[in-house]
Amino acid sequence: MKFLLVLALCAVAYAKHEGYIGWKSYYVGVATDAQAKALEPLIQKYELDFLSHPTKSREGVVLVEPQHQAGFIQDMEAEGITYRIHADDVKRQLEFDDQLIEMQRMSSFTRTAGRQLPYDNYQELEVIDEYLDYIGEKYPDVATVVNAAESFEGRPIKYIKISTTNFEDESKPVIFIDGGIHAREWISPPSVTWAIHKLVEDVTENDLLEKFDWILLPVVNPDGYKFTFTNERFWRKTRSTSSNPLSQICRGADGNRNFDFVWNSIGTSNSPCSDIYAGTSAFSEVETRVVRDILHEHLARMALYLTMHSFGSMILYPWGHDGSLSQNALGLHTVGVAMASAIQSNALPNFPPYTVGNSALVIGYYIAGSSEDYAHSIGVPLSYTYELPGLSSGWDGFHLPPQYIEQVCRETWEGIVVGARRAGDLFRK
Ligand code: 0X9
Ligand code: ZN
Repeated sequence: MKFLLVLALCAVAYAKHEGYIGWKSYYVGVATDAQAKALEPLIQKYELDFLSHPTKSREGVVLVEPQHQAGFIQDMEAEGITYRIHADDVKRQLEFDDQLIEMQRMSSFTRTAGRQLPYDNYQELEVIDEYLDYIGEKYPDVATVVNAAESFEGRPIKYIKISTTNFEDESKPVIFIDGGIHAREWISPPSVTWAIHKLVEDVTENDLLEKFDWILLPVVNPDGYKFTFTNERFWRKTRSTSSNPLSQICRGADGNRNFDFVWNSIGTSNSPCSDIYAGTSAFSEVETRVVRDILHEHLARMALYLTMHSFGSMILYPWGHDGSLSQNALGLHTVGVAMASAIQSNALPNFPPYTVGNSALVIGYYIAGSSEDYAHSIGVPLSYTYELPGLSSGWDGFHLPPQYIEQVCRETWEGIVVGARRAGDLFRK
């Protein structure tokens, strides 16, 4: 029986990921600023897709299409940039991931009778949406579900407001956490749903519930997120089209280049076919407008904004467009370090340590139009991008093995707890 099951799963898996035939992924290490600079033109030349960006202290991971592999390797060697294979056959690795995910899904469904959100497996969009509605119905005194808008393809963009005073106590600081703006970063939504779980279902930090109002938006980009489960595992953007005819073939904009902060001035592309396409204008995407509207609605008491991405184990703060420091740099840095150390003390020894710092300087490239910078530019005092841990080496599949999802959620929650308390102290001062 088990054999037949595995056989059936294989058959389904082999039909998928056709677009990744022949693709390889490589670890890339840059030792000097000159090497980092030399890498930049190669991104366009070979259509490189970095899943995590190399910094001088940590290797990155890049996807390379078959027709560009020889040229890529030649140029890497010419520049003296180190590289080594990460996945020799991306399609096969993805198939392996699928089988594991499917087997986990079946076993966890049997265990929980389909009622709970899994943390031993990746979370599908519909399951997250059902969970939010369930929480809203079961805990009406503290949780309210908001259907903020319909995504480009008509899916609900849902968030949950958590408050013991129905958001009516204007003296309470507000904390806003979003996830899933980049579709393929599958560890991001569970880190937000876990926060909901900890604030409503399993409250161990009562002060966080009493003293703050919370807004939690697990999937900013439901169309893209869905698409990564059904069609293209490494889809990053939204799924919109525009008056630009190219957008009929190449859909979507990068949500994290679409905010109105020095929009489209650096680290972006004007081509709809690029993964860092900024969109036709700032806030052209309904998905980013939802985030914008939440920030503005509660701006007067928004103490902390976190946006969850992966991967790289980093906590990043403004300004990401030019590497300069904001007036609140001291606060940003000290609270960032406090969050990272809390995570660190709860992390597994095989996870890489967190790095904290200015977005552009830590990650090594400038970008315009990010949500983190936008939130800070309109006055949110503490605004961070979390790059959650994503990959472990020595693993057969492509991404963070599902058995580590809960661990990442748990340790990330510890960071949120510390960040919230520190943000509360600063807000009340
Ligand atoms: O490039 C991004 O949008 C983020 N990295 S990711 O690999 N998740 O795509 C980094 C955003 C950092 N924020 C700023 N530079 N402001
Ligand atoms: Zn991201």
